[in-house]
Amino acid sequence: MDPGRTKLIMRTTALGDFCSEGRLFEMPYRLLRFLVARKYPEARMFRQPDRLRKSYDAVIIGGGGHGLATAYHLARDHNFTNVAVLEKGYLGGGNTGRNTAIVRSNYLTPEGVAFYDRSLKLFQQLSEDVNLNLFYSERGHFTLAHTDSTLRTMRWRAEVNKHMGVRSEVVDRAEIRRLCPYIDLDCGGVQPIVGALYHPPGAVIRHDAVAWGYAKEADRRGVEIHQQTRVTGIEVAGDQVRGVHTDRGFIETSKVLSAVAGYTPRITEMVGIRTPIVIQPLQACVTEPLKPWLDNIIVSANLHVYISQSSRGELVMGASLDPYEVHSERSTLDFVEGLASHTLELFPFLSGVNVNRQWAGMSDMTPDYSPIMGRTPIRGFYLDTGWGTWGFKATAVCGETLAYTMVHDAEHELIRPFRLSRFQNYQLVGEKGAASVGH
Ligand code: PYC
Repeated sequence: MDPGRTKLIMRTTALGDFCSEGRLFEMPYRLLRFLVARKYPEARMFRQPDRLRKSYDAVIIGGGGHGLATAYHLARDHNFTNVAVLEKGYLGGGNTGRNTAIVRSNYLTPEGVAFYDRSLKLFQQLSEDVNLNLFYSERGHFTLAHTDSTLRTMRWRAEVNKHMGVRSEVVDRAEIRRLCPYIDLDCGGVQPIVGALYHPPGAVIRHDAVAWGYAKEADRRGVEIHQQTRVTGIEVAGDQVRGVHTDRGFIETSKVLSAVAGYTPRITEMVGIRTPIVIQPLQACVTEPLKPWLDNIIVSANLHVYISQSSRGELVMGASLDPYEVHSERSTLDFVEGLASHTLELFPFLSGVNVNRQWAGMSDMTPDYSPIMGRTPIRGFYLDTGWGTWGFKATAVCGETLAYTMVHDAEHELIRPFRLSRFQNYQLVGEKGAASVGH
């Protein structure tokens, strides 16, 4: 590049991030002028309204995937558009951007399988629905068994899955080796693999783009998305919701959905409801990018590790929940040490690979490892919580079923088993055996 052009580019100060990444110098001026020209501003994905209205037909607390998907389905399926999504931080900054982007439906209970199967089907068509490439990539999902008792649970899951029309089967070592040739089936002699549950439709999808896609399409239909807007209270008269207090003023509304993770008890105490949720951190990390070598998603609940390779080549990895209640998104060295040692039992050739980033999310754990969704004793106050370690994969179906539930004030049939009242009626939906994560 000639020095004259360099100076011209350097004087352009509106491009802080771009400059700091050093990418500015790679861009010819004939392109750069479009970036800075007011005449051709980059299209925004969604508006940023500068004030709240006095009232909305519904308010959704939480601008993660679940809240935004619900807003999208309210607008698209029910023409219910006078809706505000309130997010205390930025869109997808909670667990939507902190998971390992896996979607699957190989659950243990018929209720769980039906619910997640619908989600997978919605995810498969989501790029087209929201007109954004979400990099949906079907990989095949292995849940490895290292003991006979785990294999028994896999058989049970496979039978329930098949009965519900979901593709899953138990496979032996030879089949695992055929589909994932790099795995050390003996795990260095520590815990040899005896078989696996194989679920061909298991996939990954770019998680933050899922939130952006829903936000874009909800906004296009008239929903308002308010970031940096914190809910400070919920007004209830008798047993009916009347409005929401925020740090930007009061909003009247008769329908409120709480779709937050990690903060559910803060919200439910505003309306005087208790849930059995306990909050534990779940951590994950990515390595530096590698050439593509891992097609599948590999999970071992015994070794406490799950791993897939992103389209950028990074290995995306996670482990079990931290074994204590703490409300924090800080990651720990302890986690990455444990994860690395277990990953190397499966793939010893990775010993020279660097971990680039790690992070934590807060998981709302319920006693039966199933979510809490639907109506509550407060009329007009709906819950979408208790996602434990598998909330991302439910994003799509939550949007569809909660929008239905809010409009009709009656639970959609797919979420009826997950009502809060099940803890009073002892109608638990035990999904612990379907965890990818050791608990
Ligand atoms: O349930 O598939 C899962 C999962 C992956 C990471 C955490 N949970």
